[in-house]
Amino acid sequence: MAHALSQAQKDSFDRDGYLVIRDFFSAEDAARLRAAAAALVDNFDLDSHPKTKFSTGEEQDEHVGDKYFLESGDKIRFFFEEKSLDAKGNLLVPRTRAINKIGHALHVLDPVFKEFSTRSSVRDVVRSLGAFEDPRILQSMVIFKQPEIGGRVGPHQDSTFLYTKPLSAMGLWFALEDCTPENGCMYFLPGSHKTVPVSRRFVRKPDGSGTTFVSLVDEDIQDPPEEDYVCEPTPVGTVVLIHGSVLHKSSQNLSSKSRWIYTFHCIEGRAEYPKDNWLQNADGKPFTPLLT
Ligand SMILES: O=C(O)CCC(=O)C(=O)O
Repeated sequence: MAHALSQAQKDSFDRDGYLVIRDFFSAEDAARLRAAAAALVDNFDLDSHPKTKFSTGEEQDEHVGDKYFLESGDKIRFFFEEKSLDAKGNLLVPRTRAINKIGHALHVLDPVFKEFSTRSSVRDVVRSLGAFEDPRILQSMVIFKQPEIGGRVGPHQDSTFLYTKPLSAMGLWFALEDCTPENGCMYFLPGSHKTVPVSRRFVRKPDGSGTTFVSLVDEDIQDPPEEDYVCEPTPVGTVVLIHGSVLHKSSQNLSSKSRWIYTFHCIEGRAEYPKDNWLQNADGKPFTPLLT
């Protein structure tokens, strides 16, 4: 396993809840993925698009209940930046500068992202971590963090959105460009996967009218201070492994540089995947095996 994690890396992931690995993929790989993402943005049909904004963090009500979002689990769909549209849904910037993210089945439907997500280096890392028996990729996204208008992603734990019993979600987050404090790099609260329980989950409402959060605990959990988060600038070619329970966030991009990343999340295939989780494959199709 050429890219197997060392014991020190595994210990670091266990301690912090995330692991930054630089020079994991080449600048050419990053350029290929950026070109594939750009082609998708250039070619989707804007006229038939419902102009769904992807609300980044605090104002999640904006997109809940949105059919376009809820049916995106096994499709490639396009979500706009808050500030890219006027109240009538007209674009205020060119389409290449308007998309917040694409999701959620790039790893299935786009050949470039499919190859990258299941290549041997990725498999080596996941296999050597030893946390999964049957890891399944359940969603993938490109997040663009557009220059000047790229929205912040508020503090969250991925298992809130990708809930399994027992918890098993893990993100692999790939820097397709240099990510810096100026253009909206990631911040983590080290060790929070062990100290801050996942206290809610994001579900479809039983009446089909949209989504909501349901509490998993009896008492409110105090949000840890944001000053305690550690800023993690990541050069192009970096992968970050993100434990599903670790608190993380990213800042706004007010700079003139974009910050494109690709990410996908795995869950344990043997864990229970609740039927009311927001993300579902149509017809209950199984999620993509990562190792076979
Ligand atoms: O890339 C970002 O800005 C946020 C990504 C993130 O939080 C996630 O994938 O869980």
